[in-house]
Amino acid sequence: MGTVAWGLCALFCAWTCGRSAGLSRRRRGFDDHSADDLPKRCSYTFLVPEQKITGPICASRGSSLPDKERVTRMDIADVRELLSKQRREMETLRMVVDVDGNLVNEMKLLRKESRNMNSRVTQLYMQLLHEIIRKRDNSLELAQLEARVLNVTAEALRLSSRYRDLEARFAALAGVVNNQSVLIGALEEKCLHVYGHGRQEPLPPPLVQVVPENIPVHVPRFSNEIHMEHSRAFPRDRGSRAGPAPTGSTLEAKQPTTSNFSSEGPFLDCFHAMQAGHGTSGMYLLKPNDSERPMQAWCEHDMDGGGWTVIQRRKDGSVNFFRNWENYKKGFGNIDGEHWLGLENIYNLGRQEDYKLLVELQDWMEKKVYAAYSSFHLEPESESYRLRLGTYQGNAGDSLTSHNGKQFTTLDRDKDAFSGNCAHFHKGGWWYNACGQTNLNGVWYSGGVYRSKFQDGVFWADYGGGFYSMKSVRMLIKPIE
Ligand SMILES: [Ca+2]
Repeated sequence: MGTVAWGLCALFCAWTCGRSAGLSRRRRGFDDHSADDLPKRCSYTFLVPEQKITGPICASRGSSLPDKERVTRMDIADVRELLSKQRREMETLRMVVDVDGNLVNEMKLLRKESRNMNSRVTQLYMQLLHEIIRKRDNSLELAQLEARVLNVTAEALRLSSRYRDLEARFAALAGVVNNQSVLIGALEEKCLHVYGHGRQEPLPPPLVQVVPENIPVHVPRFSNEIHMEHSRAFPRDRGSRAGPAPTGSTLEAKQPTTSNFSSEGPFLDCFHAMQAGHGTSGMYLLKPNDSERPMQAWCEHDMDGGGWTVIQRRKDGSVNFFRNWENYKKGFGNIDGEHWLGLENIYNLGRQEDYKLLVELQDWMEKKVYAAYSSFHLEPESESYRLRLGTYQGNAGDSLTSHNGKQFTTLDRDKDAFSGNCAHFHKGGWWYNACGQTNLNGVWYSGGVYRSKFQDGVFWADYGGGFYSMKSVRMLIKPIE
C-alpha cells in the first residue's frame, strides 16, 4: 500500500468519526434523552502518509457518496424538466378528459335522440301500417262498389230489354185488339143483316169536322182512326150516364136547399134583383112579365158587373140531361148545381127586353174561355123555341151561330134539319141543326177527351173539337145596358 492509500484510509476514518458525531447530533434533535447513551464508534486511527498536493483540493460538506449516486444540479433540472413535462401531459390528459366528457354528454344526447327517433319511427311504422290497412279496406269497398254498379247496370240493361219486349208485346196486342175491333164491326153488320130482317138502322149524323181554333193543352188526344175503331170496340162503355129514358122531375118541384136563397122578390130577372140592392150571388125568385108562375134561378153577381141570370149549368155530371120535351120546357136539375132553367122561363125572360148571352166554358186544365153574343131571345113554343142570336165575340170560337134560327129538338120532338133525330145521337135537347157544332146539354164525360160512337159529349167544336167534353159550362143572360 502506498502513501496515497494510507492517506485515503485516514480521510475515511476522519469522515466516519465526523459522520457518527453528526448522526448523533441529528438524532439528538429528534430524541434528546438517548443521545448520551450512544457509545463512541470511532475506535481506530489511521495514519495517512504525507502527500504532496499538486492540484486544487475539492471539498464537500455533504457525505462522500460515490459519483454515480451523487445528485447534481443537472439531475434536479432533469427532474424538474420531467416534472414539467409530466405536468404538461397531465394538462393534456385533463383536456382530453374534458373533451371526452363533452363527447360523453353528446353521446348521451345522441342516445336520447336515437331513442326518440326510434319511437318516432315506430309510430310512423304503425301509422303506415294503419294507412295500408285502410287503403286495403278502401280498395275492397271500391271493388264492392264497382261490383254493385256493374250489377245495377246489368239490371238496367235487363229492364230495358224487358221494356222493349213489353213494348213489342203491347204493339202486337194493340194490333190484335184493332183486328178484333174490325172483326166485331163486321160481325155486328152481319148480325144486323141476318137478324135485322132487312131493317136499316138510321145513319148517324156526320161528325163535326171543325178543326178547333183552341185545343186544350197537355191532354192526350186520339186520332179519328182510333175513335172509329174504339167506338166499334166499346159501343156501350161510355154514355150510359145519359140513361135510357128521360125522367120527369122538373125545377118547379125542387125546394131551395142552400143558404144562398133570397126570400125576397120575386124579381123580373137577376139584373132587377141587383138593382133592388141584392148584390150577392145566389138563388132568387124571379117572375118575368107575362109569366104565369114564379121560378127559382141562380143570379151571378160576381162577374162582369153582376146581374146575370144563369139559364144552364154543367159541372159534375150529377144531372141527367137526356130528357123529353116537357122537361126541357119546364126546366130541371138543381139551381145551385147542374140545371136547365126551362125553355118557357127563358122565353119569358127574353121577351121582357133585349138580352145578351154569355157562354162560359172551362176545360180540364182549368182554363176558362167564353163566347158572347150581342143579343139573345127565344121564339114561343109554337115556334119550338127557335133560337135568335146576335153577333159573336169571345175567345172560345163561335160554335153557336150555326144553330142560330134553329128550333129546339128533344128525343120526343124532332125539329132538326137532320134525317134522323139529333137528340138521339147527341143524347140531349138543343137547337140542333144537322146536327151541330156544340152540344152543351150532352153527356158530361170526365177527363176531357172521350170515346163514344157518337159525338154526344158536352163539346164546343171550336174549342177542343167534337170529342172533347168540357169540365164545366154556364149559359147566362143579362139585359143589354
Ligand atoms: Ca130530324
